[in-house]
Amino acid sequence: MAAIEANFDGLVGPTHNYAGLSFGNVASRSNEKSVANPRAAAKQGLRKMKQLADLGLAQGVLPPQERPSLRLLRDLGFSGDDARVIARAAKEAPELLAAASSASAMWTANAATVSPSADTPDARVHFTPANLCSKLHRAIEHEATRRTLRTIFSAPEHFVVHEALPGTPALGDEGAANHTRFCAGYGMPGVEFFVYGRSEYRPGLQPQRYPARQTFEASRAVAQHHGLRESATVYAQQNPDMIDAGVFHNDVIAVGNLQTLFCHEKAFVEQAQVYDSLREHMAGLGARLEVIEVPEAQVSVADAVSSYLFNSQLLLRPDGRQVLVVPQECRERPAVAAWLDGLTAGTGPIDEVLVFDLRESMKNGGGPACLRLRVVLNEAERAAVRPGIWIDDALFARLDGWIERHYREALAPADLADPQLLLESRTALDELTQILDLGSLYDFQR
Ligand code: SUG
Repeated sequence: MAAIEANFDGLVGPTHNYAGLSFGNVASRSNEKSVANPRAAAKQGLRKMKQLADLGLAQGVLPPQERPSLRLLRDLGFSGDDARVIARAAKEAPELLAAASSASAMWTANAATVSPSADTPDARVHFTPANLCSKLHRAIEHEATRRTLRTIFSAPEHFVVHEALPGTPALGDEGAANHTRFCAGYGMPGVEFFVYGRSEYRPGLQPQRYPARQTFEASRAVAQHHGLRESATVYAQQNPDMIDAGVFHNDVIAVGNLQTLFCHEKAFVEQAQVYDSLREHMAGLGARLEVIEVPEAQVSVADAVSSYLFNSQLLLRPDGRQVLVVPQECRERPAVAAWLDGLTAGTGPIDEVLVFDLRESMKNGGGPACLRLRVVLNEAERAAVRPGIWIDDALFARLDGWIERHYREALAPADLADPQLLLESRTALDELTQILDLGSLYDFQR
């Protein structure tokens, strides 16, 4: 059946800030305590959505979550009215207030893992929200993520939104950032490729410096929930030395689309065998796989991490051209820029490179691919999606005006203590649910 790949980008929330919360994510740590610009962040993300929609791609938006999370602070023992909870947390445990205030739900590649109906036994699209249990500020996302997904993908004949896996280290799950799907056409059965950082029960190679967030056991459990056939799944371990070099998710070193895998030569353990296995599984579907492997001699891992070359979106335009969406940092690193020039000069599967300014998100380690959740939809499924979330000129203009009205232009760590920020956020989100026609989505609206 004919199907398209829709991209659902996270709208950056009003509390976007740099708190240095993600050990192992080099950008997050190195920008800790700098002053963020939430308005610019939200506009940069929205502009990407608009430009991709203008190319004729199906582009949706996922709303931010309510932050600061008073629920987390109360769960941690802070009591009193909202202003008092915030004041006490700011004084006694500013790091917890920062965790409760992060706008990290913007990186929707970590919202869930998604299997299209062409791959699942009940011919429905399956979503498993990621438990994100390796970081406190992200572990509080999955409940609201599930509610949002169930609101937008509500038709039970087409969509299943599972519970997140239990949030425990053995089952650390970071969602689609460690999941890629290869296929000959979006509506045809595909090979689902799960990349994990470590296994709890088959200990072997492990990173030494930084944590491996995704476990094999979590990836396998997601595949099981989605009912994926063994013959249609491939598992690979991420190269642990790369995790130690700052590659905290697979989408920082590899991206795939249709029959193309674009990755660094150091992405996986036993890389040649990973390619063989993917090719064999693709051949079983009558499809092939083209690998574009970037050698260390041309682009070092350090350059890949600082430019986010592989955190790109590889997209099929309606005119059949394949485009690579990269952050502007790729143009600023000479080795990466040179490599990209060569990429489109040849006869390979990538025809065009589009460059975006996503500086605010990048400073927290989130590039173009982090900001989007891919959902393959056939025509009936697309028609069943809650309609108010598709980006077009009118929605772009409304969201742009909404950001302009509600977002601050500067947010420093000390500003998280301001109880006004909660009120501003709630006012903004309340209006947003009307713009996107999402009903009473947030706890504070119920
Ligand atoms: O989980 N950064 C996010 C970035 C997520 C990127 N996603 C993908 N690669 N798909 C993270 O590390 C930093 C927040 C702070 O430090 O304030 C943060 O959470």
